[in-house]
Amino acid sequence: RILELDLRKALANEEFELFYQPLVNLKSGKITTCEALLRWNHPVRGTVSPVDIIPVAEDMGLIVDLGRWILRRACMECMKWPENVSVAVNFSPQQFHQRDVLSEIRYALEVSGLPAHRLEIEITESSLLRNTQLTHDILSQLHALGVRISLDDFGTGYSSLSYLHNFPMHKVKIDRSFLEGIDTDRPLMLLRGVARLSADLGMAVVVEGIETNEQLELISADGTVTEGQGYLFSRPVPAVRVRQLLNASH
Ligand code: G
Ligand code: G
Ligand code: NA
Ligand code: MN
Repeated sequence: RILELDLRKALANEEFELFYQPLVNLKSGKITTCEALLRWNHPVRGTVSPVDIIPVAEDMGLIVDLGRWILRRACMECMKWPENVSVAVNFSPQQFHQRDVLSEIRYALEVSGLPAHRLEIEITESSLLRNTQLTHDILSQLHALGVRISLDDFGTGYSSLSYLHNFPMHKVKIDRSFLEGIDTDRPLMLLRGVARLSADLGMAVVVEGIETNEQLELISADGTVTEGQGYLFSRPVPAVRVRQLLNASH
């Protein structure tokens, strides 16, 4: 396929770019973390979504090289930010379960000089499905290294609440689908329940996909949700722009 041929050349041709989307502390209004989001500036097709890139890169066996590039680039970028701002990097299940995942992460920290506690690895529930003991081991070693783990898109997929207490996790990102109908009783109670549970288990709680002030007010009301992310605060933006945002907010 054309896409595969192009993808092989894309790394060498420096056609990939990382955009960043802030996570904002709801009390202080300050940016706590910026999530790296992959973009491919294809010479003919224009911008290609990570949804189309990652699975193809996985099929081709290119995901290790691409993942290494993403991780290093994100860590290096974070070094340009204020010290209290972290970077979040998405890992697909295949990336998370690759053999040398720990060495990859250690290496990215080493070459960039980024302290481990400023790196957040975002995994989804599907990464927790397989090889339970192995998954446990990886998470424990990441903990020992000092890297943070976020459970992304929580509430989609398999949504087993047992994930929250079976696996050590620093942060839960409640999926934006929980905002649907949030101006009515039951969806709001559901979101608050999940947030409360996560907070009681000692995790930071993020709500994703916040687009309106009304949503922000409802989410902020009981003080359980620690951070928000969504178009209301900022869309994913290029690295240069995120530095401007950080200068303005810090
Ligand atoms: O940024 P956007 O909304 O297009 O992202 C779409 C999806 O692609 C999201 O689920 C996001 O987590 C995923 N994604 C974005 N960047 C990366 C990346 O660098 N690695 C992986 N594995 N997934 C990514
Ligand atoms: O799966 P993950 O949570 O990593 O996906 C992140 C994706 O969600 C990004 O591609 C980003 O473009 C998208 N996104 C971020 N904020 C919003 C929002 O407020 N509304 C909508 N519809 N999408 C968002
Ligand atoms: Na994510
Ligand atoms: Mn998400």
